[in-house]
Amino acid sequence: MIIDRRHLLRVGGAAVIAAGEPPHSQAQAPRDSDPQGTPPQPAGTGLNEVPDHTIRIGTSLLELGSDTTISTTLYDGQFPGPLLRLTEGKRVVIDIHNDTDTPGQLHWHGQFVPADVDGAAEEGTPFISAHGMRRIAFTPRPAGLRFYHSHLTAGAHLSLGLYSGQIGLVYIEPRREPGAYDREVFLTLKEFGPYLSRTEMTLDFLAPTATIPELEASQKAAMLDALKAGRQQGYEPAYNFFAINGRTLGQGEPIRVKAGERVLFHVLNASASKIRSLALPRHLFQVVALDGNLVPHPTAVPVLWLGTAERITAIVEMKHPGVWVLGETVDEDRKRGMGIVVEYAGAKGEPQWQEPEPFRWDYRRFAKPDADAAPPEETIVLTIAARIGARDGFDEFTVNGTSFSMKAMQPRFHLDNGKRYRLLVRNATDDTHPIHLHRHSFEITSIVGMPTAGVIKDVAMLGGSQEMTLDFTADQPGLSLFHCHMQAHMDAGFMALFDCV
Ligand SMILES: [Cu+2]
Repeated sequence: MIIDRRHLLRVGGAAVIAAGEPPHSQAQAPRDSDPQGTPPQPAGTGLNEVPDHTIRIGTSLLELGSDTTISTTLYDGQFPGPLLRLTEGKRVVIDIHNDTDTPGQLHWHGQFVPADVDGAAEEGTPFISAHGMRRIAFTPRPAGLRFYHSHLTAGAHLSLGLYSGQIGLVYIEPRREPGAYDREVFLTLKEFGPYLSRTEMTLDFLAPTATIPELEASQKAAMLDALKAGRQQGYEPAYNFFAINGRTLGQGEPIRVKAGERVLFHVLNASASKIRSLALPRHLFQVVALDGNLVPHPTAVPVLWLGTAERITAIVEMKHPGVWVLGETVDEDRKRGMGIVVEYAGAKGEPQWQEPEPFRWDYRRFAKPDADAAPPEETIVLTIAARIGARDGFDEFTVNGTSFSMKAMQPRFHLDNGKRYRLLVRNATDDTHPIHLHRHSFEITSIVGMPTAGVIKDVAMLGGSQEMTLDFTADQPGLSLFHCHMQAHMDAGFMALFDCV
């Protein structure tokens, strides 16, 4: 791994200033060339401070149900990890202990934090050494539902990264609440027991449905190439166990509600690879925030769809008493455990499920009506393509023809600090990719050429043979990672770096 030391010093300086502290001589040391080794511990905070939170990474047993216990790596031995309630703008000090034999990275998804605490080796964040500890400090922002998770490359090691149980929610208390509610419920959707499969179910749920002929043609050419070379479709992860908040359907405590209550649901799809949908029979979800950011046009929908790492905050008015399954709309996954029971006070009987009417998920539903985004100062085109089955049996991905390499730190794009950029992301594959930009939020400004404005996110699902534009202001000095949030895709090259100076 080659990282310019001066660059790290610069990034480190920003971190220290952001933390409101004098520069620290050991704040940044050269990176160990061996990512499995023990890098020096940059402090970023004084060692005499008392941490506000302590998180322990460790491998332990997790009981998903009365007859199902698995072993996985967790935060504080629980799933999800502890819910961290932070205050926007109020600095926190966090100690992260790594009780495993593998160097770790803990990523603060959706927050605007310096690169040396963000938790991505690609950006230069030091590893939390095996059986070591790292103390970090940052100022939480923006307000809303964020999360933290492992950010390691896993490849075929299905105990690492997002395949593990290393997921925890962060709720950054907003200055104004998203709406009146009586009860708050956090739901983390996640599968366990991953294995490699070559079968994959395609979901047709996104709107708009238009595709770009040129992208379709290059995707078909890639299929033909694979066929000629005798390569099979790449591996996709599949799972043995399905759970919400770490319990399979019917095995955990139900969500107990009363008729007339307004329940605020905070939902995270913590899957390593699966897009999820969720419905509650006879109830609607009034979506108030996407990825923790209030939407300009709160709207009621019968089904929620979430790509990996996406969050939805929605209010449900409880007005149909009964015992219901709040569950995945894909029957097989719900029957295998992806659901939770909602029980009205006084209601009895078996939990009921009803299939919702067909419904397409469209981010534009929550956008500013009839508004266009302001034009950016510069547009960067990112074309995503796949070489089917070309990397150790997995599909290999490229961004503008280059598969991400940690050694070369490519592909990499330069950004000027303060400038407004538009990413035109073009998907020359047939997969839906939940694409994520670290350390920033972006505004969705068009989907397959159809303009929209006002929906602010940090992950967006990009449909097969489609393109979308994402606008953001480059205001985070140093490196920021852009990648697909499907673990197998990011591991196989679907990553790029933005270098902001
Ligand atoms: Cu992907």
